[in-house]
Amino acid sequence: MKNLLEAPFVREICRLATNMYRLGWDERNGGNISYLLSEEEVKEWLDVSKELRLIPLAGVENVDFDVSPLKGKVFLVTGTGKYFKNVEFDPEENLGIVRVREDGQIALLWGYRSGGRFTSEFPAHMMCHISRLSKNPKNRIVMHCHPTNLLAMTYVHPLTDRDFSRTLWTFATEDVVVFPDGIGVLPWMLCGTAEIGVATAKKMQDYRLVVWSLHGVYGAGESIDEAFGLIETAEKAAQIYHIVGSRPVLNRLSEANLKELIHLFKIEDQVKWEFFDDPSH
Ligand code: 2HA
Ligand code: ZN
Repeated sequence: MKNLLEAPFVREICRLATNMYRLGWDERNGGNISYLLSEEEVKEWLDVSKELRLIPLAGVENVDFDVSPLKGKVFLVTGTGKYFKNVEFDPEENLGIVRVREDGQIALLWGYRSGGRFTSEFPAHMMCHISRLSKNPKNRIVMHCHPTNLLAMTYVHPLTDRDFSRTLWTFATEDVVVFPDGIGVLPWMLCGTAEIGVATAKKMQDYRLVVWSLHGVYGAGESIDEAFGLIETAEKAAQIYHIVGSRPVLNRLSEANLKELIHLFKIEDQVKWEFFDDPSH
């Protein structure tokens, strides 16, 4: 076996965690990432038949959460209570690789060295993976963080999918191009519960980005670049929104401008047209 610490997916998640920490999105133990790995890419680094121990799910017992679509799947997941700033310096302590067994139990294959466990949000992540995979079989990443400007927006902005999507789309030119499917918004809910997982996964039928009001955001994608890129693009527009603040807005993208972008990038079939005052195009 090759040295797992040199596997591209381990290096990639380390780089991601450091970037997120440096952007101020993951203070203390804030945030979590899960990365669906293919057996093919893992096999030269890890024997997936060797289980270290089982890790029970916490907080979701009473809910009908069917893990069967994920049976056999292997995930690289950040650990509970771990700090993103430390991940790159000790991946084996701060990360774990787990496999969803045929009986639905989660087996640890590598990591969480001092007896740790996956993030408390892993059930929510699994529900989101199931949801996104049903829409896009190539989805591999679910990530959660606390980006400052998006989070601040939830204190002062109407919390509907339509209002939030329109504000972000019209405050930076690239937003409608990067997430024409918009952004979903959940009201404040208790994190770590089955309920917030179910609600987030439901939103992920329609969106790759879901805001948790007064808390943070979830992003999903085929790659780390896609999921991270979605969040940083939305976060940038949110930052501009706050810099503009309550001063009179003299210039802003119009619906006509958005439509020009949509036609230029030929993304007509991905746009949430129902968010437009005039959806004709
Ligand atoms: O993992 O961000 O929502 C820490 C959190 C919980
Ligand atoms: Zn959080």
